[in-house]
Amino acid sequence: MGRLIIASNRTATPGVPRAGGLAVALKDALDERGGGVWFGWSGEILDRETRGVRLFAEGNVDFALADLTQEEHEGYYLGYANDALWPVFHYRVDLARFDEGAFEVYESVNRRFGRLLSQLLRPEDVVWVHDYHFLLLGRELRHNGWRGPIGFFLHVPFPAPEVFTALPHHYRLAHGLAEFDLLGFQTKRDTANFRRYMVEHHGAAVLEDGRIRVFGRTIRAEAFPIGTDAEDIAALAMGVQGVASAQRLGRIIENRALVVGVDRLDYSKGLLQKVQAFGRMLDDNEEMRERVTFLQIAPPSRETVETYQDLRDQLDRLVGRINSDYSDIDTTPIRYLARGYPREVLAGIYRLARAGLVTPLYDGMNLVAKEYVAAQDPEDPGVLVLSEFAGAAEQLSTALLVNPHDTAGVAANIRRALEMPLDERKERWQVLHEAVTREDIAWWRRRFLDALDEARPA
Ligand code: ADQ
Repeated sequence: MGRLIIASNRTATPGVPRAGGLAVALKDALDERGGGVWFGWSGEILDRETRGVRLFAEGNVDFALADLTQEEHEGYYLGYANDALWPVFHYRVDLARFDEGAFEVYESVNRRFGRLLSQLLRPEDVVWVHDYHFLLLGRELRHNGWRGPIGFFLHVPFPAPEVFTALPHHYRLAHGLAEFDLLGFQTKRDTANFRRYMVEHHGAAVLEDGRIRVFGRTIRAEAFPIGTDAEDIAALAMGVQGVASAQRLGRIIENRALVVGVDRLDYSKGLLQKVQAFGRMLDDNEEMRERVTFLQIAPPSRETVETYQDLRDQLDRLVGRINSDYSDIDTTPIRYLARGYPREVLAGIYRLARAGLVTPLYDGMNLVAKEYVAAQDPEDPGVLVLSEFAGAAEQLSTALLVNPHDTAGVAANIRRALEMPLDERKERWQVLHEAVTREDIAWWRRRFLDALDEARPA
């Protein structure tokens, strides 16, 4: 069996213990195949000239890291990936900036990275490319003569064709995507969107076995819903640090029920709508005001970008307003913490929370939803309130599914979660738990790699 070669914008940091989740899963995949290479951006931004790839060996895995210039970072990462692809893939065409120059830099970074990566490849290798930063990497590897298998996994949603085609260069991206042999999406919905796009805009034919014939190539597109390391999360929730953080929080909230939300501060996560819905629940239910506390953890991400600063300001104002309406000398209804916490602390908090509020406006999967389920006490599980627009909703159908734009509906479901009898909580949770432990992160990567081994170039 050949080596596994993983390409992702950011890699795990060589030599630094992994915190869990995806980083551990991909490193395990490399180890399981007896070694390989993890290729990506070093995280460093240089003033002018770039160096080649720097290699760091860790056991039988090589980390191959390349730097970006200032201009590349601005065009490829901030400009095209963050300001055009991210909003369009999350149905926010209104927030997208289509800058011709940024697309060119995006293309040139994919070209340069493709060249660097192709120099590391050996004939029997299998390549697995991750996410929207590298939509053109397959095409570049082919240009450099690589004929072996290339898989691609998209962590974010693939939007409906009507939205994807807003990207002025969508046809170039489509050609690039067709150079992968296997395209993995989070959900059936994303896969169907991609198929429909290829059929309606590029005359693709869908073969009997589901493969897609387009641009003279035959490719596979399938759903591979990403999972979480469910057993580890459960163990962390019951571990020393998990229990200690739950106890610390428990002392502060006293006998009030805890509702928890954990997100990156990003407009796709629906934070404003979520806080509004919680405020509405307090407006509508006087008796709840003394009985519940909402803890929202949302560390700022990509702070340099204006949109994120606006979001932060709006969130601060909204939380402040609700708190000034409903706080008392000894109570604060919403605790908003703008910082990240280690997984063991989060796991402990999840287990303490009577309801997990995961209400993105759009999300590829959303692993917080699965981590919340994994961390629950089987004898007294909390209730997951989940957006129907999170990829996770396809698997987690016994959560309380909500439309995050429907403030009154979310408010009613928060209340329903808090009042749900133990029997119903257990019943719903058992189905969810079965799904997150069976379809965990190891299941995800094995399924993808097995399919990639079968999807040799045709
Ligand atoms: P993200 O948008 O980052 O990832 P998500 O799946 O919610 O979204 O979280 C990824 C990881 O980050 C989880 O392990 C979670 O616990 C952690 N995390 C999130 N918020 C945190 C916080 N406030 N503090 C500490 N840790 C936090 C993208 C896609 C998702 C998809 C993942 C994986 O946008 O839809 O689920 O990739 O494919």
